[in-house]
Amino acid sequence: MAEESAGIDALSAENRRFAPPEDFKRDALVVGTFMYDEANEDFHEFWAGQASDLVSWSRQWSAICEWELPYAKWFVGAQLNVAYNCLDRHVEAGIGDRVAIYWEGEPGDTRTITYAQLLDETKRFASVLQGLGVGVGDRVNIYLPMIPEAAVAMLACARIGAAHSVVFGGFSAQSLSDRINDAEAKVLITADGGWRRGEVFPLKTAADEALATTPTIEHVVVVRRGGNDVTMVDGRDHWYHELMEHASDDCPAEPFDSEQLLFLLYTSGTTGKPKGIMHTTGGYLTHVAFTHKYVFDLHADTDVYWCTADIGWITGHSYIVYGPLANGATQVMYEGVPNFPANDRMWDIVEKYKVSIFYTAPTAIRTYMKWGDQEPAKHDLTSLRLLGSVGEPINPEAWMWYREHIGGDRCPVVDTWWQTETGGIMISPLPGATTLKPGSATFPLPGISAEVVDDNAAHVEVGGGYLTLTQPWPGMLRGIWNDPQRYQDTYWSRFPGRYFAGDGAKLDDDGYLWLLGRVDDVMNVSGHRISTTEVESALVSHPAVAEAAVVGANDATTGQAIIAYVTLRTGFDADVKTLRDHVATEIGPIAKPKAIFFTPELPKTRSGKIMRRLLRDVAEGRNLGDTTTLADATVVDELQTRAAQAPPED
Ligand code: 7RM
Repeated sequence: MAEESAGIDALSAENRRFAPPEDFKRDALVVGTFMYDEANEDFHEFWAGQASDLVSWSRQWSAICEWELPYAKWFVGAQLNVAYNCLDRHVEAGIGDRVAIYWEGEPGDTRTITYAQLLDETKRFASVLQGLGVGVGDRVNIYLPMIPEAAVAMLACARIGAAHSVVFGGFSAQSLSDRINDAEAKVLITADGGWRRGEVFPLKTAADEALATTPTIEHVVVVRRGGNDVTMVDGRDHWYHELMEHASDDCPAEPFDSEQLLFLLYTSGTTGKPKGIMHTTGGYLTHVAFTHKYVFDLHADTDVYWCTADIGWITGHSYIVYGPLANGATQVMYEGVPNFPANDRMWDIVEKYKVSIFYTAPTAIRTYMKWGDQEPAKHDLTSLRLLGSVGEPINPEAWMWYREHIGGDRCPVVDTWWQTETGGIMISPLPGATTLKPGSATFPLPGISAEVVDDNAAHVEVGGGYLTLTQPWPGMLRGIWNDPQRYQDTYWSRFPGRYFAGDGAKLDDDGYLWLLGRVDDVMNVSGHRISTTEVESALVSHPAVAEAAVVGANDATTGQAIIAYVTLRTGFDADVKTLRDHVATEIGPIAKPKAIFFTPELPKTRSGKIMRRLLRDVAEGRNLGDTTTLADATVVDELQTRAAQAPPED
């Protein structure tokens, strides 16, 4: 049953396979192995080829990559302007009338923005920022809802060589002020409010609270979106629309060095203060343009692409703003929640805009599963030709549901593994080239090299262990803002010479990679190291289960005991014994949960990742630690009440 190794035991087996469909292959950008072969020959030359092909440079590089572990420089000495690459060059090429963004507000209002319009708006806002004293190398904070101005603000910074630091609109005043202070930002761009679940959330109020403790902020620009009342501080706060009225569109895109800071994006570590992950321009743009084009098999003149992430996460940076716009794609951007006004909002949007490529997260997919098959069935989803997943391991059953109920059994599903730190997708199928297995991210992309190792850093050929990256890649982080030691310690110390991602992974007999979740989440039951992902997937493979979170709680006998929290699909029922037996059948008796709790919701971060640490606290009856990153704090209260009422079943 278990493949033994010093790493993580690999337990479950998945035998379903989906080869690229013939009609998909007919028009696919990559079929067969040529791109892998080329990259294997010389990965530096491979990336240089992509950089020449996909990015416009003002000055050629003198070296492709300089690697002084743990610091990489890509396209050394080269110059480019990222905003020029995302906007001007498309207009110059005659596609200024192409729609860049079909924006849909939550209340149902819409805006259609062409590349020419997006360029004009960006130029003028770049002038505005310059007028407010923002110069090359300065940091600008962005705290906005999902509105086109968020993309404009990011591109305007890029245009003038300033770095942006976007803070997700759902974060608190405290989080915003911490991030502003760490980055020492000069300007904050925010909005009065945004729409969420049918109501306006007051963003400016939270910003005001943050601004009480942010001495570096000189100016605040406020976009009007919510229409709610706000307080404007004279001399400091300015309305976006007023500044834009008089703004000049004469703002040439000057070239900057390939290693110029493009943005900081803060990511919370397991402990301590958030890390400001640094990304630069030339390598990053090459990486995101390449992956957006080939992983999504983008045909920019015909596809309508939709990534449902928020711009405040790396997925929004790389696969709403920089990748798609660099590639001249047409995309949908949606402001609100997936269940307003009803549970079929997403499918309504897919039908309305004839979306052909849809990219979302497993947490969303499992939520749609929970809401039931009838919701997507209300809509014509035949425009879809490709589906993507990102953010967490996708359980095979959720993958199958996605393929069947959203993809009409015809669309390939690309499960894309990557991190804020990697900048772009690292492990993923190429949909015209890769035979898929449900739940597997399959193989490293061309130009990327990943290896699984055991506790002693020995290479694992088959079985479980730790995911590491063995060569620099163009989109890699360039460090942690103001904290080089933490950069070294977090990523480069566990396995000397390798980047350690913090994730467990296993390799099956065919060399497919299966992500097993964060290694902090791995359980140790009677000496077996079992991944939470595999037990969760076994639970989700029961027809009544929509979602499951599994944790290891201290246990006097077995070291840790497996505790499961399960959300059932609407209209389905199952009891504890049935589900425990089901896990035993799927994986083996060792993985049988000691206790199962039913719950309508699981605690998640605001980007949708399950917070197992909190569930461990609940299971072990501890006071909860930091809950500030929770999307919905009431969920754990509910779970604690249930845990107190119902002692675990054995
Ligand atoms: C893009 C993003 C990174 C962490 C990463 C993993 C998990 C992301 C997948 C995945 C399994 C996937 N950036 N993760 N994608 N796990 N399969 N396809 O999510 O910085 O916010 O998170 O997310 O644990 O280390 S992130």
